Amino acid sequence: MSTTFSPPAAHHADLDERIELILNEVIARNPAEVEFHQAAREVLDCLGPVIAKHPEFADHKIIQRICEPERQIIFRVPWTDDRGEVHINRGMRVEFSSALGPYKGGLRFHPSVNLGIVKFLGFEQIFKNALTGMPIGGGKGGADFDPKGRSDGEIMRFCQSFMTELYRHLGEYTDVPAGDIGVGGREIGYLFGQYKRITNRYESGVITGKGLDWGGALVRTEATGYGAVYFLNEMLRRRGEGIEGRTAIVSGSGNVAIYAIEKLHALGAKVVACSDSSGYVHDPAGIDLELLQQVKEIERARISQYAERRRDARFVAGASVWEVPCDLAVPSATQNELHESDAVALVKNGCVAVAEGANMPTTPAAIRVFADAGVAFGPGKAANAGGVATSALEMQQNASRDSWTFEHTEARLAEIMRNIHQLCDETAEEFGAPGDLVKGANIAGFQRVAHAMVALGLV
Ligand code: NDP
Ligand code: 2IT
Repeated sequence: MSTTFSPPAAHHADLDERIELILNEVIARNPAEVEFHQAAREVLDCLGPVIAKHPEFADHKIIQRICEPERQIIFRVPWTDDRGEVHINRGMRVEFSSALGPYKGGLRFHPSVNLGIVKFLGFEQIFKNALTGMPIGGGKGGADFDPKGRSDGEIMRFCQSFMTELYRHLGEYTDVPAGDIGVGGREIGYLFGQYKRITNRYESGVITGKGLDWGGALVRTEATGYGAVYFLNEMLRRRGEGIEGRTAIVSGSGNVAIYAIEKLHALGAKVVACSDSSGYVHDPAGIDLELLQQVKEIERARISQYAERRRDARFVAGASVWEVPCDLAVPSATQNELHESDAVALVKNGCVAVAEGANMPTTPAAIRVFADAGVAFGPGKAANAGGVATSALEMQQNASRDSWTFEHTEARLAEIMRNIHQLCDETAEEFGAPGDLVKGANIAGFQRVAHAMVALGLV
C-alpha cells in the first residue's frame, strides 16, 4: 500500500480555463496587489502543460497553495530622526514557501513598498530559489522607509527598530533575510547587530550579505550583477554569439547595476549608459566604474554627479535609458522599468539580448515585443538568481565555520548560472517552447517546489 497522501482526483478537463479560474480567485482574494497579480499571472500562464503531465499537482491543489503565503507579518516601525522627531513606518515579511528550505529572500527599504510589492517579490523568490538547486525556500520583506538623505544614525535607529520586531520570526533554520533595494552592507550590519544583541546568539546564518570581517562571504556583493552577465553570456553562446565587442546598457546604478557593469567590461563589452530614478547618464567612451563607485557607493550621491565629473558624458533628466542604442540590455533598477515602447526602441536599435538583473523589470507587453523580434530574453528569476545562490553559499560557509576564496566562490557561482540556464533551456524544449526561457524558468522552478510539496503532505 502506498504511504503517499492522495486526495480525490480533480476534474482535468479544460486545464487552461481552470488555471484562469485559479488566477481569478488569487486576484479576488488579494485586491489591489497589482504587482503580485502580474507575477502570479506570468507563472500560472505557463503551467497548463505541467498540470497535464502531473495531474497529481491539481489533485493536491499545489497552485492554489503556492499562491497563498505560509505566513505574512506586518508591523509598526517607530523611530526618531536626528532632530528628535518621531516617524512611523510599516514593516513586513512575507514567508511564502518553506518547501525546499528556510524562507530566503531580501529586505527592501523604499517609500513605494507595500504588501503587493513584497508579495510579488516573495512569489518570484520561491521559483528563483528552486532554480538555484540550493536548499532555500522563498520569502521577502521590507518597509516603506525612504533611506535617501538619512544620516548613518537615522539608518541605524530605523534598522534597530525594524529588527526589534522581526527578530522573533527569524532563525538560520526558519527565515534568512538579505539585502534588496535600499538595503546593502551598512543596513545588514545594523540589522545583524540588533539580532545578535536581542537573542544573545552569534547566529551568522540568520542573515546574508554580511561584512567580510563578521561572517560575510566573498563574491556575495558582486554576485547578482556577475550572475546576470554570466546568464547573458550563456544565452548568447547558445546562439553562437558572445559578449565581446558589444555595446551594452545597464539600468540603475546600485548594487546589481555596478557589478553587472564590471563583469560586462571584464568580458569585453562597453557599457555606455546607466541610470537612477531621476534620469540617465550616457557615456559613449564607456562607464568609468571607479568614478561610478565613488559617486554611488562612497558618496551615496545621484548619478547626475557622475556626468558632472566626466568629460563627454551627459546626464539626461527624466528620460528613459532605453533610448540609447545598444546590443545588450541588463535592466537592473526596479519592477516595470522597461515598457513596450522601450522594447520597440531597443529592437529597432539592434538589441539582440536582454537579461533581467532586477526583479520583473520588463512589462508583459515588452516581453512580447522581444519574443516576437527573436531577442534572447532571460527572466529575472533565472538571470538574477546568482545573488541568492551566493547567499546560500554564505549560509553554507557559516554552517561549517569556514570561508572560501574569491576564486572558488566565483567558480561555484558561474557553475550555478550555467546550470540554471541549461535547466531553463532544456525545460523550454521539453515543453514544446524552444528558446522560451520565461516558460523554461517558470516550469522548472514550479516543478521542483511542487514535487516537494506533494512529498511533504498537506501542510
Ligand atoms: P540598490 O538600492 O542598490 O539600487 C537600486 C537602483 O535602482 C538605484 O539606482 C535606484 O535609483 C534605482 N531605482 C530604484 N527604484 C526605482 C524606481 N522606482 N524608478 C527608477 N529607478 C529606481 O538596489 P539593488 O541594486 O540591490 O536592486 C536592484 C534590483 O535588483 C531590484 O529589482 C532588486 O529586487 C533586484 N535584485 C537585487 C538583488 C541583490 O542581491 N541586491 C538580487 C536579485 C535581484 P534611485 O537611487 O534614484 O532610487
Ligand atoms: O531578489 C533577490 O533575489 C534578492 N534580493 C537577494 C535575496 C537573498 O536572500 O540573497
